[in-house]
Amino acid sequence: MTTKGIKRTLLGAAAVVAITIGSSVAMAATEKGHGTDDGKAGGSTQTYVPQLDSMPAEDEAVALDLPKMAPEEFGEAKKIFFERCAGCHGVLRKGATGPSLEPERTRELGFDHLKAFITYGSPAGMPNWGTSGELTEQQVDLMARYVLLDPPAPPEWGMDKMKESWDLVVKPEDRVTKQENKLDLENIFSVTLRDAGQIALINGATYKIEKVIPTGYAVHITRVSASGRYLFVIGRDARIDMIDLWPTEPTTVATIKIGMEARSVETSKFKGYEDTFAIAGAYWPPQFVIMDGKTLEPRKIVSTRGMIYDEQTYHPEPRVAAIVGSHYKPEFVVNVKETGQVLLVNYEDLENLKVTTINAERFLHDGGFDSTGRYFMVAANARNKIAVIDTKEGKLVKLVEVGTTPHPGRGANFVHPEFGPVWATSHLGDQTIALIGTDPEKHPDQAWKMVASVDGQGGGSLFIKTHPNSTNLWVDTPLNSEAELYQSVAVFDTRNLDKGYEVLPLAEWADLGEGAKRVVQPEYNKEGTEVWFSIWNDSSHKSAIVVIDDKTRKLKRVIKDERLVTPTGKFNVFNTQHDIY
Ligand code: DHE
Repeated sequence: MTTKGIKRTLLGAAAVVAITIGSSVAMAATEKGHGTDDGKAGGSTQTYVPQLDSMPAEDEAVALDLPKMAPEEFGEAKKIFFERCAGCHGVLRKGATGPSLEPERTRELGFDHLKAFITYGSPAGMPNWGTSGELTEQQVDLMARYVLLDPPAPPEWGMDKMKESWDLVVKPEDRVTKQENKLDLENIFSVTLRDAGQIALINGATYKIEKVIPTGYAVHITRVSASGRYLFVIGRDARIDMIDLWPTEPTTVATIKIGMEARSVETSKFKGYEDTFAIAGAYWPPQFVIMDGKTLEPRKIVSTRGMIYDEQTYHPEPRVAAIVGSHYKPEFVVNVKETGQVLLVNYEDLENLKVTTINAERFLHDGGFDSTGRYFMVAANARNKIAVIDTKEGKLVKLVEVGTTPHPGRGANFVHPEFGPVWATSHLGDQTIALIGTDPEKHPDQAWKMVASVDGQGGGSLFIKTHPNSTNLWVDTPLNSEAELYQSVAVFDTRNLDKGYEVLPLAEWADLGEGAKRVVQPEYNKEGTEVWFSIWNDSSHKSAIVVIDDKTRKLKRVIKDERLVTPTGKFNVFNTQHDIY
């Protein structure tokens, strides 16, 4: 159906009080090619000023052939876009991991193309929203119309809104002073139940769900305090929940919303400052906020809006991607996607905040430390590079060219028989696994170079994992378009990668019946004897966690429970606390 067709339908629906979103966006020429697959920025970036619900004359809307939308439809579309699409395409739809969805591009593509694309997805990582059942036919149609309109500018989110949202549920002085439960907290897994907006705390010894705790919407990741006592869980809605593991029942002691959209949270890890501060980074507004590490009271908000490192042109929405706490300095390592800058934020004096701005590479995303905890390896995914940041010297060491769209999660560290210590990443855009030498002292020739690139079973990989006590390297491919790849995992022997990989059909072993059953994110238990995988179905189908014996690579357990709704990330407390991966 063309946009014209929609207008006819809508006009026929007398009850529809249509709003036509401003067509004449005062949008100066935006950056050409921003967020396109190659991530190469074209022309210059002007300031993007979206019109807010401006009502152009009827004939202008007709001339532009814009679809009309009833207010309640527009509200529903905005919610779906924010929750499902903004992360890849940006709140202002300028693109990043996914291409730009700005009106000038979507109107060229046209309604029919958009509708098909949303329905079937693409091998490059666009989920098949329609055929997977995640969106209904009506919602797909709605979204195809919505992205033809101008994006409404979302509100800013300053200290007033943060303080309004801040809830100190249990004051530090009212909290228990020792662990009151009998759980082996170091072997608890915090499991993201993404579309339920919850986490499940699963006992690593008994596989029992000890508690399901409500969190932010489209909950994303968990990070662990330096003490190992607290979990910090962040939802895509930028809500953070601080969970105390010591009471008889683990419980939420503080929550705050630090923006409208976010992905990362961390606490201070430098000696003498352990858990003094917490930090969270937002996609919208583009900013990070430093909070009191015991209460989440917001202390300092810093905008990341600014100049793109190489073009030196202004970007209105540089989103905060991965954040880690340095072990070498009282600093947070804050990765800013669109400007390609790594900010070393010194928290010794918040009133006179010192920030070292490192020019790295654009479209920074996720990453992890090398095995020494000194070097932070972060993917500049749309530029096919890994930036190596020395957190001791506070400098970029190298940009290492790897495969297409690296997506490491936190990556995987192991000792290669020939190259010594290496850090590995898999890729969204191709089947390779890149190994980067990480030992400048004893293996200087291999340091900060891609020393090997081995073929895994396919593209669409998101996470790779190993453990110091293991000789296995696990590589998932949940965003591959072939069912047999996204429903299995490949495993290599780190002592002999050339031997190739073995494929374990985990979705089949889970025996769940219908649904996509994407195998996502390997996570070890504390001892490194088991590897846990999510068998990720949409919320209308059953999901599960599969536990594999790392030595035998045999199935050990399938954790099934109707509370396990869309399980994705799993975070073992001990391994996450100590950056073991
Ligand atoms: Fe994530 C980590 C951003 C989609 C599961 N994800 C990260 C990090 C960022 C990020 C910046 C690093 C955080 C850190 O270390 O501080 N993720 C984004 C997106 O922008 C993107 C592409 C689109 C979106 O809408 O959010 C996205 N992520 C997903 C998913 O669809 C995944 C597979 C399922 C889900 O839960 O949403 C997913 N992301 C994860 C996981 C990690 C992660 C499990 C942490 C991996 C780890 O081992 O630390």
